[in-house]
Amino acid sequence: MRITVLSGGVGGARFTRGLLATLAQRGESPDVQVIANTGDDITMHGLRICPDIDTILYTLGGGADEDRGWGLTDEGYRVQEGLAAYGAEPGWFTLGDRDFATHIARTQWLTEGASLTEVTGRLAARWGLPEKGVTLRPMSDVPVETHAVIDGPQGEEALHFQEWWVRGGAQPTPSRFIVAGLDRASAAPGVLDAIRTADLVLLPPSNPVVSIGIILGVPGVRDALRGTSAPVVGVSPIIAGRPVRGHADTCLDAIGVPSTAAGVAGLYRDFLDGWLVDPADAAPAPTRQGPTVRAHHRDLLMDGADDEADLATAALDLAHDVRR
Ligand code: FO1
Repeated sequence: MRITVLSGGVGGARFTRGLLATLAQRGESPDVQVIANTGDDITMHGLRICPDIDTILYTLGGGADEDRGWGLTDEGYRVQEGLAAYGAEPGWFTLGDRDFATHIARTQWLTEGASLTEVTGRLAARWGLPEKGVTLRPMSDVPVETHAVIDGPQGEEALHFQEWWVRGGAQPTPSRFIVAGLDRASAAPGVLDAIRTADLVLLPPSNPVVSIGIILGVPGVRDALRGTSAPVVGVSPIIAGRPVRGHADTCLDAIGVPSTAAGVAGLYRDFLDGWLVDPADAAPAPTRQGPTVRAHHRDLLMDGADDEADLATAALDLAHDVRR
């Protein structure tokens, strides 16, 4: 069964890990295409950093720091200490020595002319993703960078997503998000095909605005989701009105959408067939636009491997209930 997953960072990576576990339990050989958000990407110290891609690589590859969700285990920070001693900016983004190897290799290959898709394939091979039946694809090979537009001391200013998210602790609430480069970005090779020819498309509990929302902004992606014969099933990132992690509520406020499971489903209303909702939340009301969303209520909190597999199982079960 060809499954395509649109993913941001931690939530999407862990959901995908659960999906692989569930498929293994069912004796199914996985054929999973993960389309990763690249709007979080940033260049630091001359190196191209792709946080959502790296979180997926490390989580599926078994190297992720499980407490933080991003970065690697067994990390040292000697390089960053050396950079700080030189006063090399910025110092507010934690980069470990092992993590630097990923950014150096990626930048080396990009500089040699390889595409981000090609580079991501090489990185994925090192983390054993092909053997797990996973193909990891950047949403676009064209660099795009999400910015938060906030009211700063000198009036309106656009902050790079990471500066707002990490340095600013996702404060203040932006008036809007803009994605530099998205208008000239084309879907990376294989992305639209992965959606159109899938047997199932899954939206994990990633941030609906700055992760999945950015992927949806890539030209052709939304049309492919509307047109695919595959059921499209999503998992609410909001439980009892609160995001499980991260700052999805602040992001939803920025675009004037209520921080509810139904509010998020409304963002996907033109292509969503099934929606997993926590018992604490109301199911989306049927809308006149787009297909009627079938909702299943189940506990959505992933707190360990079993929960990850259970959530993926629930998504697969909901997909069976939904016929395109
Ligand atoms: N998140 C933080 O809150 N603080 C950090 O210092 C930080 C460093 C970092 C380095 C590499 C990387 O791949 C991710 C990193 N993240 C950090 C997480 C990152 O901001 C998020 O993973 C996404 O960009 C938002 O989902």
